[in-house]
Amino acid sequence: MEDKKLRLFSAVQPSGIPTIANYIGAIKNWVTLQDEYECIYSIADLHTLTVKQVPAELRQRTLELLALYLACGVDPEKSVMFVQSHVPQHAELTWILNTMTYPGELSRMTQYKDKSKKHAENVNMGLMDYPVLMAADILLYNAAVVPVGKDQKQHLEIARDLAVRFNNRYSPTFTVPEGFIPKMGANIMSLQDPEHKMSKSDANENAFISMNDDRDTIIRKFKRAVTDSENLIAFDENRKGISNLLTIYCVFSGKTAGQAEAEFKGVGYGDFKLAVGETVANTICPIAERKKQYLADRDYLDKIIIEGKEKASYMAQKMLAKVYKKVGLYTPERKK
Ligand code: ATP
Ligand code: LTN
Repeated sequence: MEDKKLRLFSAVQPSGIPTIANYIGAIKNWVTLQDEYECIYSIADLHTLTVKQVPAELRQRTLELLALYLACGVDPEKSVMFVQSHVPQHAELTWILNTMTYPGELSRMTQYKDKSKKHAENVNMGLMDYPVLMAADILLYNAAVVPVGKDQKQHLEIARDLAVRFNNRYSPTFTVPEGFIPKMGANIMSLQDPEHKMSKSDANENAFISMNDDRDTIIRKFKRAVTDSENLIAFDENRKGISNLLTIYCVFSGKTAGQAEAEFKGVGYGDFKLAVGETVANTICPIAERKKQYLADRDYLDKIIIEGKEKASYMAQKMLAKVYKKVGLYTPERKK
């Protein structure tokens, strides 16, 4: 008999146009993991509401994100893709988990602190509760593996803690999830400020490469990337700018750190940056092209989302019913 595949869950928020950091840290790995695991990939639209959104833009970005998943190679024949808000069990399980989460666990989260500073005019309960909704996303599906970038590691710890807490308080119910964080590229830095992570909501467009950028824009942004004055192309944790560009080059070219360092020995920064830009463009531009084609076929996108909703809802409801029963919520028996 064939072994049953382990479940895998991940998501990206439709909070902006994804960058190469989201691609490298998450989506690229989703594609390669599709054969090994039973994969569920969500569009985390409820998470996006923790920051002010323009409603029409959020709706459009939801479809764009699905088109991007497809363009990157997520295959609807192999993986379930759905929109988080279409499966209300995510919000329902969040409530149950909220009753077992302490405010101190959430207020110490790095992302909460950063986003509270950045959006000081709108520090809302959702921003603080963000990791609990993320835990519900994962635990609803009994996901064993969660591929994400390094910035999500803290949130994943909360999901693990909540799973253990629930299992101990009631009885074994949730799988305790493991993160899948890539060895290279889990923390891609801003091109303008290599001390900070590359983020799709950065106000400075030169800080990130968007998955929609054209070839010329990609090359121009890499040319402007902040480095240093040492003129030495080698990995060095004290030289974050150069190390970041080398990491990006390795991920997109498939070369190892040693191979990349050897290739650029004695090469000037200008030529190196051009090579990084061209290598990235060679992968990103065809993806952007495919994305446009998917986006033009609204019926196809809607079909995938509707089917995804049905499959995800079935799994989610099974788990939520179990949880409601364990915590003592009454459900009448169906009479024939
Ligand atoms: P925002 O700027 O709106 O907070 P973001 O760019 O940080 O967004 P998310 O939607 O929060 O992106 O993250 C999507 C996925 O991309 C997650 O798995 C996250 O860990 C990964 N990711 C985000 N930023 C990076 C980064 N700089 N390097 C590697 N992976 C990243
Ligand atoms: N918070 C994640 C997106 C996300 C997620 C998830 C990732 C929402 N729910 C569940 C993994 C598993 C982020 O990347 N900012």
